[in-house]
Amino acid sequence: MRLSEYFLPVLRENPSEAQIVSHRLMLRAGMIRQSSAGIYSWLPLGLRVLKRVEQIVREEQDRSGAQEILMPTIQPAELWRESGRYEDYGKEMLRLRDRHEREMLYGPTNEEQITEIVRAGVKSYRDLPKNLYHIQWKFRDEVRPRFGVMRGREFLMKDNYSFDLDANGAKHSYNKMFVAYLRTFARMGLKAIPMRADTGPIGGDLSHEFQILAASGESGVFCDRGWLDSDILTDILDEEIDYDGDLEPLFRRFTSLYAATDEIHKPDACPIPPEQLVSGRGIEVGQVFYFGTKYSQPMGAVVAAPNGEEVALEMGSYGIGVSRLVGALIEANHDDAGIIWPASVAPFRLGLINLRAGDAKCAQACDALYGKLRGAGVEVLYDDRDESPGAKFAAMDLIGLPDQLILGPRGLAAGTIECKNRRSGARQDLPLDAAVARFAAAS
Ligand code: 5CA
Repeated sequence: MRLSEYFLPVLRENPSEAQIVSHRLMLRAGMIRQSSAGIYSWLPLGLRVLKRVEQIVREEQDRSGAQEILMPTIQPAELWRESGRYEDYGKEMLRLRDRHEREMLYGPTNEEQITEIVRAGVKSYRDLPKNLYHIQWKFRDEVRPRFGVMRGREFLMKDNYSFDLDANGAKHSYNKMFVAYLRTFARMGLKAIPMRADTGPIGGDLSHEFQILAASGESGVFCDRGWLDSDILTDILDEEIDYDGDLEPLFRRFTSLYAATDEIHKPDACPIPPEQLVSGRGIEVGQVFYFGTKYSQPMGAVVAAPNGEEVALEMGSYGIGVSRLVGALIEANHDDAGIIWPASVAPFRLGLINLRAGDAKCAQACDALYGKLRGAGVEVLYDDRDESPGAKFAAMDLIGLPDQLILGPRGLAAGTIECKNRRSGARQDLPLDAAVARFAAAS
């Protein structure tokens, strides 16, 4: 993509409404634009990251055996009356009426909708287990939407729902998602610690939140000091995981070190000594719940068991904050100059800067390089604008692509291009063709 043609409304000044670094950088880098409180448009650069994050989430869901569907954003109120949650949900739910005065709502979550779908389509224990997910916009009329996409009113969530015949099967489904979540966040380079958590309005008594430690986080968290220097969360990417096998040993390994959110942490009952305990703030990027028959029972989602008796389905639900993750990734990856994207979620793999756009030779060499990189399948953002080198460096550092190639008349005369790594700042002069080969291989 040529920057001269790209819609990238970069802000020079810090927007005054942004209190945390990710919100500030998303606005400055032209990733999002606020529509109203807690509701955002995603602009080209932001949308590319959102799609990257979504794709990693999708791949790990598919790998675990979950199947993708797409449920609507608008749901009928009567479904929520069946579960008893319509009144309970209170003001956080956006309620609407259609032209026939039928009560509708913009879904804050989808337990009822999915239970209705599965009760219509699953009749026998032979149809089980099932695990269905979708990636869809949600609306929660939060009292205090803030921090940009971190606590939005409209936000993108991956939510899935598991259906099993009995509690053992349901725990296996829970473990599958637990492991899939560890892998999902590790692929994004995030250290998301699974913590015992309260279940709130979703219900049930087994739940974990996946928390990224960050001073700007909204959750109060407690965990064993061992989590801080442990690499076990990245080790999961090297494991060969058999999702049909026994996942309980893995689950135990990743829950053996204490970690809990402040809602359920009890200082008197804490199993580890105070000097071993760390308290801090966390960003909740996902939560998993096992709630048994809380929805299937009242909504009549039953199957015939092997003995012929009707039993209510055992259910769990599992959420990942896809749009929140974009903010969380920035909180975990930035410096004073701007964002530093991990390659797995970067909007483009590489930035190419022409230092002297007005110079015909430079422009020709950069155009040729751009063509070769694209031909090799490398996603490049090419700064071909007629701007000062300083402005180009600042913009490229701000948007945080993992590597930059910088070409000016001096390099061209020597037949080399400067290659700068955004994270380390390391610079290296490479022969022009070697630059293409390096990134072609890496993409
Ligand atoms: N039905 C369950 C699981 S599918 C559920 O709704 N869980 S949740 O309430 O924990 O939400 C799942 C994830 O969505 C959270 O872990 C969080 O990462 C994200 N999320 C929740 N509320 C917001 C919000 N207001 N803005 C951005 N992301 C949010």
